[in-house]
Amino acid sequence: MSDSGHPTLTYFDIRGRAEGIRLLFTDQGIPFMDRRIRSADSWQAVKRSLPLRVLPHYSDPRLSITQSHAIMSYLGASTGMVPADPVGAAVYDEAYHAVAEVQEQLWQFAWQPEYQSHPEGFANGALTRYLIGLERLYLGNPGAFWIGERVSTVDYLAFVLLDELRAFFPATLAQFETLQAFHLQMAARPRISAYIGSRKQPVVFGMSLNGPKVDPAAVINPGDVFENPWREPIPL
Ligand SMILES: N[C@@H](CCC(=O)N[C@@H](CS)C(=O)NCC(=O)O)C(=O)O
Repeated sequence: MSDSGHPTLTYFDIRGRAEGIRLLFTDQGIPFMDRRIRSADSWQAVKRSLPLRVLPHYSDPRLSITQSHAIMSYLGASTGMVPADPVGAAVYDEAYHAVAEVQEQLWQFAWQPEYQSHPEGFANGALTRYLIGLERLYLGNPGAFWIGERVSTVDYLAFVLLDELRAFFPATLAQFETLQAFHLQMAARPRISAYIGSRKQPVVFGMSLNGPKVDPAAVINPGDVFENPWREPIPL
């Protein structure tokens, strides 16, 4: 927990596995400390304190945990997003994990040589198949959200996934009009829109075989660098 008494989210200065959590806090108007580890020394110190040695880490007066999906699940339940009945909760989990699975596949692909040399194979093959499935799931819920009638962790996670496609696979995303419309609708939510426009959002989605995945829409100033615990600062 931070000195201010707000919950603390610790991660790197990338979107990655923390961005859905940042969006939830931001969109819900919940103050939190967005602690970003930028140097190898501070990462080694934090790492030693964590049983699983990975980030993101979340803490509040009651809880100290890692595992991004457990953090999302806790925050979703704490803010009344997750249905209380087991049937509703199972349907909710199905949607959440379907989105998380596609995100994982996208991130794994970024470590393949084809990410740079031949991304169309993935875009026109596996990615398109995943999006056909996700679109079917999304359309199964009447209304603007993935589950029920109000925004939830599923929407925040789906936005993070679709936003990375907006950046690096725009032609593929454009083939899915409803998913694209959902992406725009989330980006237009007032607090999310303000966050994106504020320069608080990390400009790097995550790491890949070829270095940081920098958002092509981000405003980069001369001399800006990506400070990270793994390598020398990388000029952006
Ligand atoms: N399943 C975990 C995976 C956590 C994970 O692998 N985190 C990475 C960053 S995305 C990490 O901390 N790696 C350790 C390192 O880079 O040394 C989650 O979703 O939180």
